[in-house]
Amino acid sequence: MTKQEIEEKLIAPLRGKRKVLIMTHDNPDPDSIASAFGLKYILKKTLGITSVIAYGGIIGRVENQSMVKLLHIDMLPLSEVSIRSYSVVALVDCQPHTGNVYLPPGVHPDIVIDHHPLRKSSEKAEFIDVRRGIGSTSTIITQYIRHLNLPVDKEVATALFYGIKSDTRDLGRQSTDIDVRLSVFLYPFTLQKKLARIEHPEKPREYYVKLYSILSNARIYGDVVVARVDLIGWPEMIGEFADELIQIEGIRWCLCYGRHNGSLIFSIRTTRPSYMAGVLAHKICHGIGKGGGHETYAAGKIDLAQALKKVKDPEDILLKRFLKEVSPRGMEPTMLVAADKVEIKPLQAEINS
Ligand SMILES: [Mn+2]
Repeated sequence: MTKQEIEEKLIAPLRGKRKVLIMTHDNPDPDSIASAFGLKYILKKTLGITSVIAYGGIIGRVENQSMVKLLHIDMLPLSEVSIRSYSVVALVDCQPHTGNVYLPPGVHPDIVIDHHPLRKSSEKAEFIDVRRGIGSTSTIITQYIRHLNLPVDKEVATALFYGIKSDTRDLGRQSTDIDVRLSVFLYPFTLQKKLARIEHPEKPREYYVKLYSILSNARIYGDVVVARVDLIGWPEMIGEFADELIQIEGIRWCLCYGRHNGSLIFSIRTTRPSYMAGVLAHKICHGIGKGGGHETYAAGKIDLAQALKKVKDPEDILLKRFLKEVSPRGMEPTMLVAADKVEIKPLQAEINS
């Protein structure tokens, strides 16, 4: 998008508007949070509009909580916002009717900025900038700031830098030249000490309890790892642990799933882009839920009360469909961590050997 296009299509139609709501996806990740924060900054600088950022779900991941706190990002839970009183609704890093952003019936977004595959439901919006080939929505927002020649605020820059970094897993996952170039643009403005505190926060003991539980539950089917998280502390935990497990040597696919607030949520990871994780996420919950995402990472959600009206055991169906797609038929799983394999040699034997 050129400077002129941004000015004419995004900025000009908002002139004179007062009530602008910017929505992230539910349980927002750093890219979604940074994009909202960046867009809010753009609207303030160009038009003097003070917009409101709202999110459905919760901000559970400790890194995301510290991002919001340290960079002074004002965000309200959707329950505290009367969405119908806003004349403009913008969605960042998500699109309507995809299962990861709640919009009340009859509410349609006016602005959609995203990097997931374009959905038909977005086409009603007046401003659509959906670029599937780009690594993060933060990249798109950074491009706007640059094209509009706005001064770069350090907290905004830090958020956007982290948004790009985290969505592309350090510029290694589905990143493009544009993501790299705009990271370099932001770098001199980023608050490195704050960023380090965001990326390496103190974690509650509960996190390690959950990590232990998932590691001891993970099963391996050849080059596929599957793990069920029994008690999910926060919804993003599923994706966080999927990121962890896909790093196991020799593993090609990963599925993590568990229940949260009456839903079954899952994350899929794969090591090779050609496998199309997003398509698979869509396929395995067909008819019982919603799923989608990118080439190497994807997620989905099944409303259990709804699904139980159609099938007896949605969890079992999800798992079986996944395994049918990715692993050789009938393969017996082994546990990732087999308790009896842990062997501690006496110190003397260690020295002698
Ligand atoms: Mn994103």
